Amino acid sequence: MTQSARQREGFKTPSETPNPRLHPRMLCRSVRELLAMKIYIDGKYFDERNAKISVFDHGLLYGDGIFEGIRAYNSRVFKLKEHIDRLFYSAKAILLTIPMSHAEVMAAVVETCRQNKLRDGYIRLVVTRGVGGLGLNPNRCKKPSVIVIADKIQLYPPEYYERGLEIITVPTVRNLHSALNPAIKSLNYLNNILAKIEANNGGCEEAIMLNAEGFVSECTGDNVFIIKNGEIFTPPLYAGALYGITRSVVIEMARENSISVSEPNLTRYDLFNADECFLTGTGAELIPVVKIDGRTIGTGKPGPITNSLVAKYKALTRVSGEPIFP
Ligand code: PXG
Repeated sequence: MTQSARQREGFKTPSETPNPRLHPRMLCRSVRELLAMKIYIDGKYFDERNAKISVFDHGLLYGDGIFEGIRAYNSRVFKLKEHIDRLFYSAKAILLTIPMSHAEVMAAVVETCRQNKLRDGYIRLVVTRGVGGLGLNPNRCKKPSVIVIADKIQLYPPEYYERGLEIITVPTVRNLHSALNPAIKSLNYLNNILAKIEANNGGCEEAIMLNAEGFVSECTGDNVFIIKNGEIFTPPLYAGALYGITRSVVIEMARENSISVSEPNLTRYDLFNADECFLTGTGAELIPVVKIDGRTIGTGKPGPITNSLVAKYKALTRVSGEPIFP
């Protein structure tokens, strides 16, 4: 029996508690506190139950804020610098001054993983506009809040990675650059959420979103790639895609292996007639797609180039990143 399991058993009755002077309820509370997830808010760590922000925070009232979704693998935070750079770009685009430097935000992410003994998992980094009045003027918000949650994530069941996903195109069109630029990873994700609901209503886990011109932009939480005659294609960022970090890693890996990658505008026709298709995202990693809008892609099974990129990505995530326990 492990030490923690012994402790859990041991705390059931007073006679079994190691220290008879401590009341079991106190022990239970202290054990709960020890085991509770520690959440970083503005320089302090709070137990999950006490990690709270104001209902007057404009992040909640208006979706005014930004976020990053980051992964840790094998005790390293993967592509941390790239995520923090993107966070600062999002902040600049919405005129939000993060009250910390790049290095301080990076250190807070790593320290939150350490506090939670997280070796493999998911880190959600959120910066809200902060507390303000009821009224959308962000100038009333005096100080943005920085939140770091280090937890686990399983976006899709493992069998989807083996067999491949079926996805559909949905009616909700990707936000226009000129309205809310999809490059901003803002707390206002309703565009994506509406598309996700439509995918789920259609019996699918993920959706292809088209832009206002009808070109493929991306999925609700992933970038999209196709392979045709041994070459890789993915929509250009101006088609309305997030500047995906996994997307960049895949492009780099493919080029290193002498596979051509280009970024032309793509239509649904191009997707339907691809030999292979896969999605990329920090949450989803690389996931093959085998059916789109009822059309079977290639052989209907994950293709060889997809499989080799999946293996390369897995290998890279094991060895690369910011060490959590140096
Ligand atoms: N497009 C959108 C709209 C995203 O939200 C990506 C592409 C992929 O980008 P990265 O940099 O992660 O390769 C994303 C990121 C979730 C979840 O909880 C979603 C993302 C990342 C992590 C978790 O569904 N999407």
